[in-house]
Amino acid sequence: MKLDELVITKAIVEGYFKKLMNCLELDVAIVGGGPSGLVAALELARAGKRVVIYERKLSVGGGMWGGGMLFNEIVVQEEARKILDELDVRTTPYRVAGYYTADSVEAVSTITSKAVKAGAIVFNGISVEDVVVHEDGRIQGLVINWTAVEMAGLHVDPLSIHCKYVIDATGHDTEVVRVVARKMPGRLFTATGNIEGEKFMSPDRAEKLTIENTREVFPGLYVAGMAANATFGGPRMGPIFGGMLLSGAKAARDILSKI
Ligand code: 48H
Repeated sequence: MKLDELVITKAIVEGYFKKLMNCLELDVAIVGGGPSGLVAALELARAGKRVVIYERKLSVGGGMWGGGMLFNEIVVQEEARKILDELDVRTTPYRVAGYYTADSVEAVSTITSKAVKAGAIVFNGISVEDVVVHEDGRIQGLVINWTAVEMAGLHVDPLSIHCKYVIDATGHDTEVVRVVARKMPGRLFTATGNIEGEKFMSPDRAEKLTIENTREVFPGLYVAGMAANATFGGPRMGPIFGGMLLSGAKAARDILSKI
């Protein structure tokens, strides 16, 4: 068989556009494919929902690849270890009770694989730059563009998708919430109505608050992971990832109770 570059090109273009066309009306659109976004996608896909992750970078995994200071091990606590166990990510008990470690590459690749095989679609290299809001004041969708366009600073208008719910899982920068706060000041479901901002490192409080802060912050918009603490004013926790996994699971559960 002689390989033909035009057949290769057509196969890619047709495959991609089929995927894209099937993903214009979603149950849940997740912005950011870090640990919280991946677990949320996995749980929603397992429940049969049409769910997409838009990830700015080429690879999902966010801050999990690098463990702590590029030592590619992550730490999780007992409650979150159960999530990793169930997904077949191997954990090792540390010599202090209640702490477990896992290889960060195994964790990212396994959770990603499980989420995609459960039916979640990942669009990498796409950045979310805005949200769709009509007269009812509820978020109806996302405004997306190629990351390459964003990086090059080109003046290229974006496209839009529709969804029932958005999860902002963009990490420390809480990017989707930031757009909403800028365009509708004082309207977030936070104490001040605006972004409260991430606080100093305090792992024990931070891990608990991450779960508490995983909730709806604007009609149609949930926050998960580090974005939850950045939005509602929780501390950071350093390289312990249990709260991220549990937060993604909670966001998925809460949304599933509504759709
Ligand atoms: C598309 C976007 C956009 C955008 C960002 O940072 P993440 O790993 O997010 P979490 O919250 O799941 O996990 C946080 C964790 O990694 C961490 O940083 C911890 C525990 N820190 C503690 C501490 O003390 O420092 O992933 C977010 C992802 C990234 O892959 C971004 O590229 C992506 O979101 N992203 N994707 N459109 N506008 N903004």
